[in-house]
Amino acid sequence: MSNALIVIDVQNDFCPGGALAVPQGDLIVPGINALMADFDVVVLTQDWHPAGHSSFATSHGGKAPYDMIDMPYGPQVLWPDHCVQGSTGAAFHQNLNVTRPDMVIRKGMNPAIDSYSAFFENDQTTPTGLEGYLRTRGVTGLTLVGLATDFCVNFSAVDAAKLGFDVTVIETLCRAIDLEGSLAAARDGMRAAGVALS
Ligand code: VGL
Ligand code: ZN
Repeated sequence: MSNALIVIDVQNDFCPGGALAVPQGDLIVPGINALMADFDVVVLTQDWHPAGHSSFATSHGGKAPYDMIDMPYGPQVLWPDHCVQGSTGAAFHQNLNVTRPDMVIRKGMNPAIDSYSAFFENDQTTPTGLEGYLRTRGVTGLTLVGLATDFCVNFSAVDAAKLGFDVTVIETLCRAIDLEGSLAAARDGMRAAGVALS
C-alpha cells in the first residue's frame, strides 16, 4: 500500500503572466516541492492541447473566453488558448521540481474532448491510463495539489474517489479560477464524493 502525490497542471499558463492565469498560482510551488519527499510515488499532470483545441473560444466563431457551449459530452466552458503542446505556456513552472517525479501524464490531446481530470476525459469514459499506473504501483492513497482547485483538481479528486482511492486535497497548495461560484460548488462536490479537504 503506497501513497502518491498527484501534482495537477503547475504550468506557466496557469501562473501569473500566463494565458489562463490563476491568481497566486505560482505561490504553491515551494510547498509542493517540499511535500514530494513524503510520498512513495509522485506524478505530475500536464494540460497538453493541440492548437485549435475545441475547448478554446477561438475555435468557435462569435464566442468569447468563459462562454459556455454544448458539446456532445455535455456543457463546456470555453477558455483562452492555453497549454498548447510544446509552447512555453505548457511548460511546467520553472521552479517546480521535475526531477523527483516518477511520471508525467499529459491530458487534453484529443481535439474534440477537453480533459480536466487526470483519470478520464470530459466524456467521463475515455481513460488516461493513470489509474492503471497507480494500481500497478500498489498505490491506494492519493494526495492532490495544484491548479486549478475548481477545475482540474476537483475533477481529478472526484474521479479518484469514485475509483476507490483514498483521496485528500490540500487546499493551501491549490489555487482556484473561481468562475461564478465554481470554487464553492467544487468544494461541495469533492466533499460529497468522499474527498478529504485539508
Ligand atoms: C484547467 C481549464 C482548462 C485546469 C485546464 O488545469 O484546471 N482549467 N484547462
Ligand atoms: Zn486545458
